[in-house]
Parts: sequence; structure tokens; C-alpha cells
Amino acid sequence: MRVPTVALITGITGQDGSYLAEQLLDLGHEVHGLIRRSSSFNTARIEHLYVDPHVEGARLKLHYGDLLDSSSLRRLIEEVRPDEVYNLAAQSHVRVSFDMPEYTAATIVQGTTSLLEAIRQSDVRPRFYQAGSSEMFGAVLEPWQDESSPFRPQSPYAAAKVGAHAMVRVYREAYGLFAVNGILFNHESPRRSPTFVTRKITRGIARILAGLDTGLFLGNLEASRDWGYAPEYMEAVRLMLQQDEPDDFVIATGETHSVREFMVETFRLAQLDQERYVHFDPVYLRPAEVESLRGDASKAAERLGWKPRTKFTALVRIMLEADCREVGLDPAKVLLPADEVA
Ligand code: NAP
Ligand code: F7E
Repeated sequence: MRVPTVALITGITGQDGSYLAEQLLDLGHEVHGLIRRSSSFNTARIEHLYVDPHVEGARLKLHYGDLLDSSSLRRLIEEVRPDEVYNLAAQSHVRVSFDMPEYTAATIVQGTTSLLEAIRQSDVRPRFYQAGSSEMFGAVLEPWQDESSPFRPQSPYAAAKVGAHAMVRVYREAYGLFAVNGILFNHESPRRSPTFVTRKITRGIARILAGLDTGLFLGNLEASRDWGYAPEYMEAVRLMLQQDEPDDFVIATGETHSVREFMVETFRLAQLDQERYVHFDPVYLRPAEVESLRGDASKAAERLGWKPRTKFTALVRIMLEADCREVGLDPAKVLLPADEVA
């Protein structure tokens, strides 16, 4: 049985941060999250976890800070004295990274370096997790990618993640920090931001079913991704910090599907005619595209005992059902029954 620890999560308000916080709290750990000041609420994904920190026994504590404010990072490391640091914060949108390359690089490369430095300069020695991405593989040469595949980034986001990945290795090798790089392929859920394509599709179709929208505007439908289920990927992330030695791990399902396949499956479940509702909008195209990704997570299976459980069609259903509920529709009444999944 693992002894309760103190964990610090950057990016706790995001999709992954919310699932990771939930899992760590369920396991009895104390969780601290770094949040940004925002003019509107940005804590919707973790509201269900929040207990007034003045209440005795409250184990989730939120702290204002920013990856670009290194003083806030140093203060947090000293105050919280975490056993584990999960660095999930980032400008995480690939298309947006072409519009905001400097900000993207700053949050990812400079932010990660500042956090590593804050740790190195303190007397605290937490285990460190870095949220790396399959986008780092970019213009792939082989149909499968694993920990030894070359990085050929195709966007400012991906290039920045390669920089942060290298920085984590430097701190591991030069200073002996227990610092781990996860290389996670796309992972989705009902908590995925609707600016990413899977959630954009499931949310858009639910809204069409509810009569709230009349169409869905998309870009490149031919790109393929290896899509998994986010909560399972956060289980893998936790396991990475429980190993005897720090190492890097690919986390993926091993299946690849095109955006078109995701769209077709969603329309099939909703029993709607995609020809009537889907429109092309070039604004969603990228100056450079990653055509196809497919991960080989054999090392994670062997060393972490981790395997994905949720397959493509199940993932589509989980997301579409949640989006139907969100707009007040009963999935049982508006979607094809589960046993009719292809
Ligand atoms: P997400 O939903 O976009 O969440 C990003 C988080 O980072 C949010 O909490 C955001 O805060 C925070 N953030 C952004 N800029 C910040 C800054 N300057 N200072 C402090 N916090 C900042 O992303 P996600 O899908 O959960 O992904 C988590 C991490 O994994 C990211 O680093 C992403 O690049 C990486 N990743 C994701 C995937 C995937 O498929 N989901 C795959 C591989 C790697 P606000 O809520 O205030 O915006
Ligand atoms: O795009 C195409 C788009 O934005 C997937 C991030 O979590 O995963 C994510 O990055 C594909 C691309 O995710 C639209 O051109 C078509 O080929 O959902 P996405 P992403 O770029 O793969 C990686 C692993 C990360 O690390 C990132 O942080 O879908 N596509 N039409 C579209 N994409 C969007 N967003 N919107 C469209 O309308």
C-alpha cells in the first residue's frame, strides 16, 4: 500500500489535471493545484472535488500562480514541499500554437525549466512528471511510434514539447532528479475542451440533436490519431512516478482512426445525415499537419502493467452520451442502443 503523499499539479483546471486530482484524492493523497487568475471561473472541471480548505481534513488546495511567473513556482515548492510534481500546464492547442508561438514556447519550455529550477534550487526533492506529447513525433517515418522513434515536430507546440522533454532529461542526468517524461498520444473524454476535434464533433452533434445548432464546421478530416480515454492515461501517469528508476514512457492504444471515422461513427450513433450538417472551413487547417500517429505502448505494458481498456467506438459513445446529457437529452432516447455499436 502506497503511503499518502503530497502532490502538486500544474494544469489542474484542465482535462488531465482534473482526472489526476480526482484519482490522487480518491487514493488518500493531499493535492495542491496551481491555478491562473481568470476574469471568469476556470475551475468547472474540479468544482466537484473542492472542499473549503479551512474545513479540517480538506485535501485539495488551490494556489494562484502561473508557469510564466517563476517566483510563484519557487514559492509553491517551498510552501507545499510536494513529494510529487505533475507538470501538466501548457498552451496545449496545436493550431493556436501557430498564432502564438512565443507564448506557447514560453509556457512549455521556459515554464518547465522554471519549475525544474525551482525544485533544484530548493531542498525539496519531489518526483517530477512532464506531460510530453505524441505531437513530438510529427512527420513520422514509420507506422508505429515508441520511445526510440525520432522527433520531427511539425508545430511550435510540438517543437516546444521536444525542448521540455530534453530539459527534463538534462535535469535527470545532470542533477539526479527523479524526472519522468510521459509521451502521451491523444486522449479524450467528456471533459475535453470543445476546441479539440473529438469533443467539437460530439458536442456539435448533441447540440444539433437538441436543435441548438444547425451545422458543424471542420478542417482536415483525413488526419489520423491514436485516441484513448483520458482517465486511463492518468492512471499510467501515476504509475510512472512509482517506478524504482525514472524513465520515459509512450502511452497509447495502438489503434489509429481518421477524423472522418470519428465523425462518421458519431453521426451513426446519432442517426443523422452528416452530408446535411458538416461543412468545411479552411480556418481549421494548420500550416503544417501531422498526418498519422499510432503508438506502441509495449514498454508501459511490460514495466507499468498498464494497458488501455476503452476502445475507439466506446470512447465515441462515452463522449456523445455525456454531451447529450449536457443539453438535456436522454441518450437512451436519441442514440442508437449500445448493442448496435459497429
Ligand atoms: P488542457 O485541458 O488544455 O489544460 C491545460 C492546463 O494548463 C489548464 O489547466 C490551463 O489553465 C493550464 N495553463 C495553461 N497555461 C498556463 C500557464 N501559463 N500557467 C499555468 N497554467 C497554465 O490540456 P490537457 O488536455 O489536460 O493536457 C494536459 C497536458 O498534457 C498539457 O501539457 C498538454 O500539452 C499535454 N498533452 C495532452 C494530450 C491530450 O491528448 N490531452 C496529449 C499529450 C500531451 P486554464 O484552465 O486557466 O486555461
Ligand atoms: O486535432 C484535425 C486537425 O486539435 C486533431 C492536443 O491535446 O493531441 C492534441 O492535439 C486532428 C488534426 O488535436 C478540426 O487538423 C479537423 O489533424 O483535436 P486536435 P491534436 O492537434 O492532435 C496532442 C497529442 C496534444 O499533445 C495536444 O495538446 O483533427 N481537425 N478539423 C481539427 N482539429 C480541431 N481542433 N478543430 C477542427 O475543427
